[in-house]
Amino acid sequence: MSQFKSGFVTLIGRPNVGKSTLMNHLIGQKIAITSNKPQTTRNKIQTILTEERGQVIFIDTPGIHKPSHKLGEYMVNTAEKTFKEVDVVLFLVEPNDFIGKGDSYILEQLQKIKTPVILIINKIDTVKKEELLTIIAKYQKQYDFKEIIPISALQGENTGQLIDILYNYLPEGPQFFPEDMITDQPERHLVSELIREKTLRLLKDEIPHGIAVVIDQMKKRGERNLIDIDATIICEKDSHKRIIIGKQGTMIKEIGTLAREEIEGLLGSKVNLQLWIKIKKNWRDSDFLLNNFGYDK
Ligand code: GDP
Ligand code: K
Ligand code: MG
Repeated sequence: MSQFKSGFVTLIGRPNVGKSTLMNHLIGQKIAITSNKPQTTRNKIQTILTEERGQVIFIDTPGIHKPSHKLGEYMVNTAEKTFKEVDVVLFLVEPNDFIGKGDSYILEQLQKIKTPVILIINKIDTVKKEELLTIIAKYQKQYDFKEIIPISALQGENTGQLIDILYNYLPEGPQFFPEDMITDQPERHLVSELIREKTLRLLKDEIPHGIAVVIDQMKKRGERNLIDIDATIICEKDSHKRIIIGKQGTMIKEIGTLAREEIEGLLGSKVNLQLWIKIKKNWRDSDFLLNNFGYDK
């Protein structure tokens, strides 16, 4: 038998290129929440793929963007710090035939590191095959990528091949984590993220960017297969609170229903979910509150 390989692989790229979608797909489970809004992912998330041939630890990071508040700074630092510490960097881009400012900035950062970089052109379900060749040629001129792999994370196109190629760049190594471990994220955090995801999907504009979700209580009720969860949605303004509640409570009810269904799947149990809402002005600029809501440095 060939040697067991293992290593750490980080996904980087601009917000919304599909990093979290790809990572979930590669490990076959939804761990990182996704949405069509930038800055959905706020902290570093590790997930673990264990196979007979090896173990790959994926690190999903917030996208790299110009920060406009402390939460943003925390997110960008998290992303930039990790790409020096891994065995392989997967740099995801959209299938555009021009290289924008955001991607140019990332390319500049990549010039400073020695880690092998694989370029992933995601969302190929949205372009014609002929266009891809032009895009590949553009990127080839910019950087000495080890590989360029076009994929669709959403449809799972070429993702198996991506894993096979990835192993070529991983060293022989130990199994770092037990084989039944899928993520480093505590259960409570996964629960709060699923609630936050529903706010991202249902609420418009800036509101979800100012939301944090805190789990106040999570407790099994007696011997029954039922878990009671109390969670608080933190928002920034009274006007936001009113929108989150919605007309006669319809919005908060929908957030709760959608979140509960997914939490039940995650925990394998019936769930009674109670949602509360609190206002904390400017929490995104308070070190103390950031820490309190789980965005610790
Ligand atoms: P992230 O910010 O880079 O983590 O991006 P997400 O994983 O949250 O995805 C952003 C949006 O792009 C979501 O609406 C995804 O459904 C969508 N998306 C991700 N991958 C693909 C893909 O391969 N094709 C298409 N059409 N959409 C995708
Ligand atoms: K996103
Ligand atoms: Mg993400």
